[in-house]
Amino acid sequence: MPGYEVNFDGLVGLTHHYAGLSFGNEASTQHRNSVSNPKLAAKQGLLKMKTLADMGFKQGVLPPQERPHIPMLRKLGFSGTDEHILAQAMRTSPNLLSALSSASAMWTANAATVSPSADSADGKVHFTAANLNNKFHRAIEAETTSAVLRAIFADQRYFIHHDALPQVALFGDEGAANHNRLGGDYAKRGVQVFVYGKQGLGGETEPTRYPARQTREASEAIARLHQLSEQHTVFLQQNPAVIDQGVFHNDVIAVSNQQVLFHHQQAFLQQQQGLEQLRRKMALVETDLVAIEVPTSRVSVADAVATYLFNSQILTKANGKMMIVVPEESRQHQGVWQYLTEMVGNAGPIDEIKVFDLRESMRNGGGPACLRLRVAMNERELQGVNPRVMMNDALFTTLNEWVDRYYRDHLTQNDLADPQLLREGREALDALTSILGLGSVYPFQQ
Ligand code: SUG
Repeated sequence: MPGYEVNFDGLVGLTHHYAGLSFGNEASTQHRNSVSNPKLAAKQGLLKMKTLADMGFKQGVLPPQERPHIPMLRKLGFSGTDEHILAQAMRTSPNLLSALSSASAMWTANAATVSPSADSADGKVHFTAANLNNKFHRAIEAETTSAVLRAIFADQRYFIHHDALPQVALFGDEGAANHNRLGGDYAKRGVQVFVYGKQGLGGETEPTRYPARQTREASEAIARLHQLSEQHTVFLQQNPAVIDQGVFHNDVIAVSNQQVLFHHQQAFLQQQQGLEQLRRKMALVETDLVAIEVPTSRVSVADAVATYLFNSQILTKANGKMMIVVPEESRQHQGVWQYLTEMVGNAGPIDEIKVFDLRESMRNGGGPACLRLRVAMNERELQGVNPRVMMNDALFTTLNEWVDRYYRDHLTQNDLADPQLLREGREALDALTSILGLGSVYPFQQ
């Protein structure tokens, strides 16, 4: 049975703004309080999805979440009507209101870790929603993320959903952004690579300036939940020195597709041993690792962080060759662009570059790879996915009209207490759940 990798991109939410919420993510810090354009952000994302769908890649969409998060404001002691809560929160803690209004669920690489059925002992596709414990504005995503994934991958014959890991630092889990899978055909067994920033219990090395968001304990728990075999699983530690230079997720310094691992020279701690181990395990699935290692002399870590060269998507085309999807920032940088053009010209597996303008998301540290969650499936499983979330001409048109109708083209922190923004958001999401056939997944619909 043939296998597919389906990319599920997050649709940017109505409250997309720049709040400087993510210490360790330099773009987020740098653009704090810039004026955002949620309408443009959503359209940039939709265009990426539609263009890739038109090129023949399987593409789905995941919805945004309800923000501001009124239930959490209530939990934190704000009370009265929703309007009163917003006004009170803005008066006493505008930054908290900002955190509870972030549209960060757009970065669906952080929605969950997904293991294909070919790798799991029970032959099911496993999902574990990420707890995103390191950042409060992200930790509040987990519950709705779970509800959304359960609504889309609902067929219990094929899909199994695990709750997010315990919400404590020891189990900090950032989902697929710290996870890769290498192998051949998507429907055949592969080797899963979990990349952690630190080991909570008994670890020796960790970053000193910026937080390590993913722990080894979390990665190990997920490998157990997903029933992966030890023989086909690799745990690598991310290089703490690059986390301290702004590589807050592994997908800012490495990306994989099938047999290819495209990564920076400084991506992992004890890199050569790690790659050797990966190579050995890949031999068990009869695949030769193709490691494309970019030397620091060609692209510095700072340039990788600024251009998001590695936050790219590598997609397999119908002819078996691969295409790399990069953000406009990679084209704008002479050295990075030169590297890329040389790479696609050297008869390796990747022979095409596709560039997207994702500036609104990039300014919060979210590139092409952050915006997508990969789910590898076989034909039968693919048939079991809610078809209404799959991108096509009709859905593209409907979603663009929906964005035109509800989204603002200008948003700052001051707008977040506007009760009209809350109303617009709820009305929009209510309409969206009908468009995507999701049922009731939001707190305001309960
Ligand atoms: O978690 N930015 C996100 C970016 C996530 C990128 N995802 C991947 N690399 N997979 C984060 O740091 C910034 C929000 C703000 O500051 O307004 C933010 O949450």
